[in-house]
Amino acid sequence: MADRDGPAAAATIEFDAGGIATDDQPTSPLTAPRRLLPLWPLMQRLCNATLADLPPDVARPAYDRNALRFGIVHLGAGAFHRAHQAVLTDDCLNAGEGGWGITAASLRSPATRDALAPQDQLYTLALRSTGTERLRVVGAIGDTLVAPEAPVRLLAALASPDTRIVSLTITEKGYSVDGASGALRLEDADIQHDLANPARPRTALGFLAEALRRRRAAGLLPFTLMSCDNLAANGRVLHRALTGFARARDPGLADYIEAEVACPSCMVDRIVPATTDADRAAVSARLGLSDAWPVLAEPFFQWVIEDRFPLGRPGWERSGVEFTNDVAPYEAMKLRLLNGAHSTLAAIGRLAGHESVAGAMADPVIRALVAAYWAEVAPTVAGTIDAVAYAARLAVRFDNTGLQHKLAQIATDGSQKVPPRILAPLRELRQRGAPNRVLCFAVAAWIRSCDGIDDAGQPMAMADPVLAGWAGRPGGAVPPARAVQLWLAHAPVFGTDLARDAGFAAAVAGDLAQIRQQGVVAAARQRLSSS
Ligand code: CS2
Repeated sequence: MADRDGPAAAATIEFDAGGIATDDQPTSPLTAPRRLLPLWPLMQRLCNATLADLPPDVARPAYDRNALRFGIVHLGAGAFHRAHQAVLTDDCLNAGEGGWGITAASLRSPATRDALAPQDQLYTLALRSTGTERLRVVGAIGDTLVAPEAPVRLLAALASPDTRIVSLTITEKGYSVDGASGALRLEDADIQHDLANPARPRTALGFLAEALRRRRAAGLLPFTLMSCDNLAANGRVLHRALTGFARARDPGLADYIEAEVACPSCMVDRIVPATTDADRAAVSARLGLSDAWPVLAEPFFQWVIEDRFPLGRPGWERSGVEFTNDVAPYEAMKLRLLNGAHSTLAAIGRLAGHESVAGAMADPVIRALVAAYWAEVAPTVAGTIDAVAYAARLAVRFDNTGLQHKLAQIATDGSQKVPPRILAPLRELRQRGAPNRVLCFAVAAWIRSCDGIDDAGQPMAMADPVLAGWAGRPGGAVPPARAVQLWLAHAPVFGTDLARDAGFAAAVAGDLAQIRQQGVVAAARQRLSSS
């Protein structure tokens, strides 16, 4: 969920409203598009001093931002955190719970800090659904740190007695664990670096282990650690990875973390596309002030949390956050129905030449395939959840044309996403002998999409550094049966069981052959008519 896009150089941005023509017009204005210099970087900046100038319909912090104490450190200051946990925490600050200000840290890029620091860390949340928009300025973040520039400050914030919760949105790969086995990848270069340089870490695990060591040495209680990433049992994954990391460093610290650090799991949900320059321009125009990094999201949100916070927590329930003893059914519902369909759409939609979720959903064959996908997955989440109603609502959310949710964004890090989203339910369905041919098709489409070229022969950007490190990955010229055999033997994604399932291998190979021969939409149509 980390957000890597920074504000682009202003003079190169093109958009069709709110701009003025630049001097460097193309020589033939009749044939070349006009280049516009956007106005927003020239406007007055959103900041504490200009809050009073906002239009009256834009909500804003109702509390004294200078009086906040910082009870939360958040690792991964991307758009998702700023559109979800930070907003619900802002509700608590508005209600007078002043101890829960957020220090947000980026683990790599300075882009968020560079955008937010000149605006006193304020930013706009634009909630968009088809044809409507609501704006709100969020004030919960009091400081943004950039870990590689300021590891000492970040460690100090984590070790501060004020800090009671450390939350994370560091993406699936930020945990340095194998998607299939959940085991810590001790051999990763950054993990090795952090074991050798504990006082100047690079990874989330390195920061957390060192901060917990310092708190323990200072006689402070440990903070609660809350993963907000899309992983099944995210709290357990984090606890296990952190304990594994600490054990390689100091067994005493590992025993302490294992016994003393609470890691509640939670399910987070809100669709948050990456912010574009056109979004910056449009939001700034509506504010009458420039905001270098607004976040856009759908109105819907859900957050279900295990209620284990030994040092206390904000009263998030006031905003409709749910607390439970067992988050597993909610996680399964969301990962398998929402995220599984998203990853399927990303593979199929991009092969077919679509750019956005709503665009792909408008293709009747792809839409029917997604519906069939939901029908197959539903039995694996049945019980406490009404999967049919949930899927119907998902279809409406996916159709939201108020957002441009790019399929390329969802396709990022596919090797980390496919195992919990698609392979986990697929295993269950195959064990039960329940229908699973549409999920096999989704796996074949993902494998085909990893060729990085769409059905029209156009290149598709593939951002999956972990997969890129697999030297033996078969390319598109390897015959389908052999290619699938090699893919299924790749344990970090497929584990060690699926390669032994001959029926699964044959189904995926058959679909891969069809997709290569006829293109993904024709192959999907055929799959639907024979499933
Ligand atoms: C998406 C998620 O990019 C992705 O992989 O599936 O970010 C999705 O939009 C969120 O989990 C929705 O809550």
